[in-house]
Amino acid sequence: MRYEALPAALYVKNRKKLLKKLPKNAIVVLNSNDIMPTNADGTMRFRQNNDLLYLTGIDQEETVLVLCPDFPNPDMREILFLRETDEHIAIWEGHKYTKEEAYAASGIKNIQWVSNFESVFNTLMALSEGVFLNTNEHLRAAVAVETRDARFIKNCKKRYPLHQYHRLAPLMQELRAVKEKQEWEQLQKACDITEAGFRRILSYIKPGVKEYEIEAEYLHEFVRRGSRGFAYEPIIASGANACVLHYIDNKEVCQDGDLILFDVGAEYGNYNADMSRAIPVNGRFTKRQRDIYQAVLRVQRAAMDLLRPGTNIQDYHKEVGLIMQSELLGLKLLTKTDIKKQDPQKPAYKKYFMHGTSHHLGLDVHDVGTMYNPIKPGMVFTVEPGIYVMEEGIGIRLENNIVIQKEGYLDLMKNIPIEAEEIEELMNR
Ligand SMILES: [Mn+2]
Repeated sequence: MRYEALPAALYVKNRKKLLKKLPKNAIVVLNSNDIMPTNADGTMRFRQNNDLLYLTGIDQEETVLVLCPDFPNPDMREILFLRETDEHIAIWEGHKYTKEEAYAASGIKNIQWVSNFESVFNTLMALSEGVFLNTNEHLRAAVAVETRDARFIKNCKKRYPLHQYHRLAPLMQELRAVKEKQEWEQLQKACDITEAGFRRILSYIKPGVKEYEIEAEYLHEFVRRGSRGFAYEPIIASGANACVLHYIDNKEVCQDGDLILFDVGAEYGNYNADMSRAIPVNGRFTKRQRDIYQAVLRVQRAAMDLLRPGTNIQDYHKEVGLIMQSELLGLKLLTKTDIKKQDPQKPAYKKYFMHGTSHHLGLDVHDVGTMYNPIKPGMVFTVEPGIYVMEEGIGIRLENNIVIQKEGYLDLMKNIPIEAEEIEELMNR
């Protein structure tokens, strides 16, 4: 692994938290992700299943975790199945976890080769009642392919039709939403790598540069710092492209007088940063650009202060909408009449600020976690208001990543320049 893995103690703790939520005689099975095919014998880069990773730290394909906490034989209560390796396989396919390494990474003592799975599982199922299996229940998930977990559910139900089946996803969502300190630290590394990329491009950008040249600068800086690259498809959008929320072509030439918006983050150890900034291509904001910029920045700061333990995320989004509404009045983008006439279901401010302000962040960029229950300390959110004025070719979004504390918050991006003066100064050095 090119990254520094988190300690096994974290994964031991994570498993303990899950066990507390299980009924008597439960069994839990989680599968790794498949290596996805492209064409011919091509494959996509492996990306571990985040629930399995959260409970084991094991970053390898063909891995299965079984938890069976009430099984009479204590050695069988926690088993990790790995794809088999030996010296010969290591030469052909590269290094895979040995049993010793897997124990060191996960804290799981009983490590077996995955070829043993069927018979061991059969023994465990004989004394188990509730079977907790993993499904992807992310609200925005588009699941067109069958995952290894989904295949397992199908086969398991066929083989053991009279067991009671349960959803693991709600339990995992609840656990993963509240992060341990070691996870904040991993997220901090992802944010620090993102910062290095941003500082690099500040001195690189000038009129005539292509958006994808900027993309390459970010990538260079990320990869040389131990990141596997972008946490998500980067948005590098100059001028009016910034008003297209999911612009990922990154193919235009940056023009003098335009702004350029980045929504770019590095991944590190499977944790993700999610940053947005908007800067002037020529190193100086115009009066109008700066006025809009300052408005977005004020909304971002006010929003950060609203995110605290006990806050309901739905109420928070409404509150931020009101703050945005008053900024848009100040910028003369909205009038009082617009607001009087507005449909409460579709407030007038949405014309210029059409997306949400915050989402959970962690092992997933749009991380799992409820958007309805009150906020708890240890949750990590993005705060990303924006104003998009297509008719003026101006799109500005400012996005930081924060950890909710008992009091206030920890801004993981506090070192990434955001003040207009500082950005101008760094660009003109
Ligand atoms: Mn975001």
